[in-house]
Amino acid sequence: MSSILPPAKRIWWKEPVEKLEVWWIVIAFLWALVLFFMMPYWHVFGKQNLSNEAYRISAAQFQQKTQEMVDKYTVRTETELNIPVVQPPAGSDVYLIARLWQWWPILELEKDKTYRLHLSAMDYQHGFSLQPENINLQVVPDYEMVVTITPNKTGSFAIVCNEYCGIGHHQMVSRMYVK
Ligand SMILES: [Cu+2]
Repeated sequence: MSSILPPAKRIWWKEPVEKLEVWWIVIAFLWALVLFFMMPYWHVFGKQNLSNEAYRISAAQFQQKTQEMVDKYTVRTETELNIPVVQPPAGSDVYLIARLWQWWPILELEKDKTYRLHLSAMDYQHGFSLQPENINLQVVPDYEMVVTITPNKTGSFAIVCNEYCGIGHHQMVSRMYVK
């Protein structure tokens, strides 16, 4: 048979399926089921995927909420850019702005306390990457990502932008403290 000439046997599809082929179809189908149910299973028991929520919000609204938190709970400023370090109360909503090319403000959280972390971008897409814990989230304008976090280690954690966002992308680094 060739792909140019018509098939020699006109009704070429009406053939019994080979037994071996049936087995492969069954195996492939069962494996597809395993993979399918692994998705919800791993989401709940894998301790890996973040259960994040996303809501619509404008940049101005998000900035206002962040500003309110900064006005109330700033304890000092850091770096030559005078970025406020904020100590919000345990259990509260905390906000982090991503914009060209900085994270604002710096959060100082308490170990073993739960917070609702809100992330949004003011301009373009950025990527929130918390190191060395390797927690990664997309940060996009007009949406806020909300994750419930309970830091279980103390220290200074690095935040880097892992979504290329222009000429100053490599400078878009910050930190998060856990006390
Ligand atoms: Cu960025």
